[in-house]
Amino acid sequence: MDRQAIVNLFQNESSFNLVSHMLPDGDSIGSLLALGEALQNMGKEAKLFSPGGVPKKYAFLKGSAAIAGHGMPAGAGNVAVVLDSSDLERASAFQKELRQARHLINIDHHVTNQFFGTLNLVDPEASATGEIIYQLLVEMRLKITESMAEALYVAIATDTGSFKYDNTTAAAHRVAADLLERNLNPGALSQRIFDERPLAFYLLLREALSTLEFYAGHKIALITLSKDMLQRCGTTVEEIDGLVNYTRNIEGVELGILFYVESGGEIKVGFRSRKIDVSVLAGKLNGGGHARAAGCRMRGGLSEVKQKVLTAALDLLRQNKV
Ligand SMILES: [Mn+2]
Repeated sequence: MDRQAIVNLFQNESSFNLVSHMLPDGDSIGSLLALGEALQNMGKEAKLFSPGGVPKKYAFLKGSAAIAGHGMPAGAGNVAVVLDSSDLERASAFQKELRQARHLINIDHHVTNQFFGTLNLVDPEASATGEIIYQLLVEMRLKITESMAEALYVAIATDTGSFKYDNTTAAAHRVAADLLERNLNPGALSQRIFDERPLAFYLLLREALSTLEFYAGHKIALITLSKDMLQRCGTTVEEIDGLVNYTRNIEGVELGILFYVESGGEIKVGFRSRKIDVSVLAGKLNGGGHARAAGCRMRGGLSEVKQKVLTAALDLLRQNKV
């Protein structure tokens, strides 16, 4: 792994473009903000980008107003850092600029990571990319300020599902404990990032649950969303993320699937499981992710895509003797 080479670049280069993945989650945004502030505190120029801008939920994090949705400078002189992205396609809008970078640093924890960087730091054992960033900051003996701690805590808390998922390791708790000692308020943060949802989310949830279908003797639960539904409820694609968990949490369901039909014939598919490894399923369908949470994008009509996904899902259940 290129850990030391990456540390050397952070120390020796003077200008960086940092980018999260598209539809950024708390880990991607938190990692972006913490590493950005660290580099800026070292006297470097660090520009932060997130395709499509920062989700409203994370706009309270210090520095998020400076994250740009577009306008990354292109050119061979740049050092680019992609955070929490298993492949370059997930950084969508910035692929061209990123490919031109002199150094492309890939920092991630997805087991399906494609090692697309010229330098790669991929640690699937890490609960979150934020945990890897924390370790880098400690290694570089940088001061972790209160705002950096808050960003990294949000990164780890969101990727572990509020310290509930299987990736909630002792190491994740140790890092979180150290971050909490920097004057954070975990209750207020949890309220903000997990509990509180806009009314539009609940309107969408009501519609989503009305589409529930079951397959394989109630072992697969499936919900289907469309762009129309989102518009009707007055919500955005950001809110979809939490919905797929409702399928997996139904007693007896092993695999939860969410279909989101976008305009232009693209369908976003999300997978959640209890025991089986859905990153395998997503991988077969040209997607990626984690063992219990993964996804892919597919093209075609809904019934055709649904059939393909269900066939692959049933195969996986059979292989796992579920
Ligand atoms: Mn992550």
